[in-house]
Amino acid sequence: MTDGIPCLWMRGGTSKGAYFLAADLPAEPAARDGLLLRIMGSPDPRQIDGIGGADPLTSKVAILAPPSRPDADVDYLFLQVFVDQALVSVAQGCGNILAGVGPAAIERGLVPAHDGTTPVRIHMLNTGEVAVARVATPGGRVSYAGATRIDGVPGAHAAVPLMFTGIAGSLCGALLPTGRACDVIEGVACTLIDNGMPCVVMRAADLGLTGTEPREMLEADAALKARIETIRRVAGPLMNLGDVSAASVPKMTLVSAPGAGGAIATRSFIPHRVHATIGVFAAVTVATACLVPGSTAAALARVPDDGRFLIEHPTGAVEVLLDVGPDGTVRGAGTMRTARKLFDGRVFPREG
Ligand code: NQM
Repeated sequence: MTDGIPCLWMRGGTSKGAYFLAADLPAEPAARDGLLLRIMGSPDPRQIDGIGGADPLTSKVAILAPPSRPDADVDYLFLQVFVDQALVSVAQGCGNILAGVGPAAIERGLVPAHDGTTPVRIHMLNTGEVAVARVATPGGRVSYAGATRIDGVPGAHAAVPLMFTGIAGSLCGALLPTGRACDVIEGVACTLIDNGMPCVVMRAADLGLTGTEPREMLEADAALKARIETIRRVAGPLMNLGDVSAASVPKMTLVSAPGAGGAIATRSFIPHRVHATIGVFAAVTVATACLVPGSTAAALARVPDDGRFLIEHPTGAVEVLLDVGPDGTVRGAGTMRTARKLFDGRVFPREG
């Protein structure tokens, strides 16, 4: 350990995290998680003795390994390292960190690059599905430079389109785990839904909000946060997630009518801090909720006729493409992200 551990520090979409090869970490989950807590500097609100950024969006880990199924090029395990608690959760995926997996797998020699664009089939171990990322590889090398802009990230970068199929019920077993479009929890109408990410979708107005409040204002509202946490803990078992008191799912998303030309506006508790944007799979799930008759989102949404849903969030919007079948079911989804290698080196965790 004194020689450090090989680590790629990358931005994936609007998140940032440490990318490791599984072979460089302990195989045993408790030893691995203890090491990751020390690498990130958790538990500590400032993560001062580690490389985490003191925010759940910058305290993330991707572990890459050769594929364990024939229709994939790489295995990807996502881990959420809590900032101020000694907790590491595998009980969710992350579509933003996913955007860095294709480039990282090529950088680390797990996937050979073509000249031009390299499709990378990523087995997402947290949920079991395979996503496809397309990585810009001119001359057979990853290029991070490009003209694609995403809200929440300054500048322009190479596009990393992501495509998903078969993500309904990723962790809850069904798109609508209670079989209903709307449940009432603690007097608040909630749509419990999972199209890639377990989400509780509530109307902001039902919580006395406009839905346009800035992140900081929502995070400072202790009474609101307590109420949302009470609802989340009731929703967890209803969503087949069991006791979620120490879990980072379900995500709690407030929706309101779109105000900037999009399909719907969102504010997401993930679940205790408020997202600066919105998670990729959460955005896919909220877009899907817009199509579910009787959901909390349906009556507020402006549903596009070309499947391109702009999901508004605190710092702009993310575009989600839904492939809707003739029977109205969502067959697949896609989104555009960017990613960037920030640092490649060795990380030195505090000695256990
Ligand atoms: O929903 C944050 C993120 C995420 C998750 C979170 C994500 C997703 O934006 O796919 O990307 O919801 O904890 O990084």
